[in-house]
Amino acid sequence: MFGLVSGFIDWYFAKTEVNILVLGLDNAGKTTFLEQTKLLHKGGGEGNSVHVPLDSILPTVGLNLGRVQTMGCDVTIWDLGGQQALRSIWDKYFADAHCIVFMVDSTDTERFAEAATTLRKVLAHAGARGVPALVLANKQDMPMASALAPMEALFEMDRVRELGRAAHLMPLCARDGAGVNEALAWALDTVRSSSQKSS
Ligand code: G3D
Ligand code: MG
Repeated sequence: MFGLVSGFIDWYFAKTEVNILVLGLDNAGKTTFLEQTKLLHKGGGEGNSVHVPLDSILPTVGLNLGRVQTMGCDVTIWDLGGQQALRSIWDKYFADAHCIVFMVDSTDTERFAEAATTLRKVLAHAGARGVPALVLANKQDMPMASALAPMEALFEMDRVRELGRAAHLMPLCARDGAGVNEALAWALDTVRSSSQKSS
């Protein structure tokens, strides 16, 4: 009897585990997003690296990992290096990803085409099939940041949705944290509702 009751209690309070994979070109703001998330959800989780001050983030070689507990979920965030040479390892992480966040530097219009091609390749990969995709238009604090409408068009968000994937584009300022919680909320709500549909 006790086993049954404690099993029910464990089940009732169990947190949904969600893995978020953060991809995008180098310098887009992926590591800043990770560190800002850890900062906003202080305490984080086991395995968190020490918080890095936002003004001392170095280019990522390999990956950074963060764990936070928020909105009833245990969230693990994988921040992978974005340089061309490091993109070849991204697909190793697709199988465990519940949501792909694709970070874009909204001020770097010269690299929009490269970013759009990179996103298209990620979403076309068999291992990423059906995984919700959240494109974050980062650095919206900068006066030269692109508006969202042209980015929606360039990143073909309608087409991505038409192909049957949950997908969304949201504004972000990772440096001051504006939009971080909204992004997490979209990712976690979408993962939760898609896992309810499939169960
Ligand atoms: P990456 O991990 O995608 O390679 P980083 O990118 O997180 O290392 O960030 C690259 C640079 O962009 C950093 O500047 C960082 O401070 C800046 N950045 C990240 N997010 C924002 C933002 O929302 N607004 C602005 N204005 N800058 C941002 P440095 O100067 O350290 O290279
Ligand atoms: Mg980085």
